[in-house]
Amino acid sequence: MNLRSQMKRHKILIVDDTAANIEILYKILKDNYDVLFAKSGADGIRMVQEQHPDLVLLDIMMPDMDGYEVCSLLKQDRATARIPVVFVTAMGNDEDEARGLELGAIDYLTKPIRPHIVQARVRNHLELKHRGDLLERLTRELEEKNRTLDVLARKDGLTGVSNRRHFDEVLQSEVQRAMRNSRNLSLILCDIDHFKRFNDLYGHMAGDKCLQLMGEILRDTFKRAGEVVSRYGGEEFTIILPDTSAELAGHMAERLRLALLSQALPHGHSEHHVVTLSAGVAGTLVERANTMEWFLGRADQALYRSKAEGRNRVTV
Ligand code: GH3
Ligand code: MG
Ligand code: MG
Ligand code: MG
Repeated sequence: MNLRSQMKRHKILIVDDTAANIEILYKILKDNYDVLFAKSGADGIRMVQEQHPDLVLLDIMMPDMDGYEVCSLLKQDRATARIPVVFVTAMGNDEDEARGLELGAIDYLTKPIRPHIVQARVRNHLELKHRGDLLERLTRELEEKNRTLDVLARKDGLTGVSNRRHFDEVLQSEVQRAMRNSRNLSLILCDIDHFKRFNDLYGHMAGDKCLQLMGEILRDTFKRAGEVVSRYGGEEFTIILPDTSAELAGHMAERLRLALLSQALPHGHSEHHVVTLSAGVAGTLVERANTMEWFLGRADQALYRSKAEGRNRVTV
């Protein structure tokens, strides 16, 4: 068995109302291809839909539905549009040929049929189709990979929440959007308490696990569309809350604090004996004066107060 016969054979559909024409083409192609045939335009369309041939050889003059109509129907249907159509016809004038090509046919062969020319053209068209398919598949794969890379480029590797770069972009655009529409906007900045001591006591790996847990709690707590949780740095996280007042953001921060507290992760070197967090909230009806820096500065001040007043608390 040679290599050619081991390879999957291409399927070619002949559509012609004259049996003698089908027979001639069949003889020319049968050794190298799986040849199917249909004796009317309507049958041809049905066979294309059912059999998905790699190429169609199409007669023009047929009763009921002529070859032009068959071709344009195939080209209109997304499922069949990419199958190459080659007209094989006795209609040899330029207008007929131009019309066929304008309808989307890849080639136009006139009778009498010249076997070697048919073979060579069919081979070329199948090769081009193969390359086109390959290119399309590679393009699709590349687009998919790019989408994945885009998502990864916005994420923090350890915790799965957004990274600092994405946070900067989102906060910038949310501040502008809130300003344009006079909407509320709030920002929570939170920081794990005595995290250095936690690392020192339990090791860096345990510290990483703690950060991952924090990521999970954050994702569980802030699920509303538009809310963006990010890792701002080491053990600091931010939450952007569009259309949210400072008061409501304060409640959300409190819910987050309690969610971590209820995990009761032991922390031998904390006055609270478990891992806790402190948070600062900045929120306002955004006016012209409010910038990204204002939000960050304000949240940072509030966080500082939470730390100064004993940690494990929220300051608005
Ligand atoms: P405070 O309560 O005032 O926030 O004290 P703190 O110890 O949490 O704050 P500090 O900023 O002094 O220490 C932060 C620690 O976070 C130090 C650093 O080693 C640790 N850290 C930062 N990034 C990571 C990380 O990716 N993994 C682990 N395990 N530790 C980290
Ligand atoms: Mg005919
Ligand atoms: Mg810190
Ligand atoms: Mg800390």
